[in-house]
Amino acid sequence: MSNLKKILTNKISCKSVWFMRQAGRYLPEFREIRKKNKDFIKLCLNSNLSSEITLQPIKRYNLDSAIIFSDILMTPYALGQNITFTKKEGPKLNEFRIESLNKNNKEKFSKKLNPVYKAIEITRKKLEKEKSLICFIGAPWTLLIYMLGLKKHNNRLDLNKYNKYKTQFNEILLELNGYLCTHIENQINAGADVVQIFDSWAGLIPEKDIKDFCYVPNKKIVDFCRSNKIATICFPKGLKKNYEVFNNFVRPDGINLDAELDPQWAKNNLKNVVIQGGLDPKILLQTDEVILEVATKYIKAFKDIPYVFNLGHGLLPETDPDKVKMLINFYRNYNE
Ligand code: 1CP
Repeated sequence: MSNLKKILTNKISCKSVWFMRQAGRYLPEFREIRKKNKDFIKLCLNSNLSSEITLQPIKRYNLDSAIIFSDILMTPYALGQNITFTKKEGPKLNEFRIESLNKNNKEKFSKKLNPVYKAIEITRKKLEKEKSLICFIGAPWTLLIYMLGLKKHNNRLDLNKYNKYKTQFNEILLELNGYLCTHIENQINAGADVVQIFDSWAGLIPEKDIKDFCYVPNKKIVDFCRSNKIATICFPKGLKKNYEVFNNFVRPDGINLDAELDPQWAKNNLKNVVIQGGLDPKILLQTDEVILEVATKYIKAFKDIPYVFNLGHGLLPETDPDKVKMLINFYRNYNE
């Protein structure tokens, strides 16, 4: 069993570090591949390259876990929605049609994502046994944000659209749940051993609707995983104090803190769960002294409970890879 899975399932303490977006734009070796592969979706569907990119940060830093190079938007892609990535504006999806969900079936969906599963197979063979291969999905709500274009350019919720489509949300979320469970199952069968569920836009949901659109859909997926002995890490970013309500309702094996949460508050209020991450990725743009001071705050806060060292969101493209190395060495050599 990989170290990360052991920590998550047995709730044991053991040093373990990986970073969200560890395979990505801050690495020159990734940018080299990306330059020659302008179509991002095609790149995600190139099993050999996807595996190579997944392993880049492992080779560079010997991290404890690899996360498969893919994207949460591969789910709407596999459901037939057209997606393009523009450098300035990020992902653009064409208009979503609710009928597309019913027109798809699990076989068709799985077939479209087969290259992702192949990439997992290739990667698992090359990865040391103790290292985890993490797969992931976007939580139903966060996928809705992109599929229906519910977020404005300033990253606020588009309330007009929200109210216009709201009556359809439950039906879409339920349909998505089925496809997402299939996607998890396929990734695990291919050799992944932990799943991270990214609800990156949970913080945009109006308070009175959080239960319906965040807690309940996440719980359905975590329950499915638990019944199949799949270890889960949830990331309900932006929930503030509702992280506690989320944790008690959803009961994942692990929970990734965002950078807004105070680590001490998290330690006192998030129980029966392995805590992961929290450190603001923006800190890595600062001096070594500042980086180490803030990192120490996290390491100290969680020193006597199981903790997986990670960030409060993905590594930023402008991060210096040497700072990442410095931080990893500091964490690994930290003794108290
Ligand atoms: O080179 C490029 O322009 C592509 C940049 C890029 C990369 C490297 C995108 C576009 N996706 C990815 C890979 C990716 N995405 C991974 C791979 C593995 C790793 O972490 O190392 C993962 C786990 C994701 C997950 C993802 N995609 C999330 C959830 C995590 C988060 O950051 O909140 C989200 C919201 C996306 C959507 C997405 N994909 C890409 C972009 C630029 C975005 C975000 C757009 C936005 O801010 O709305």
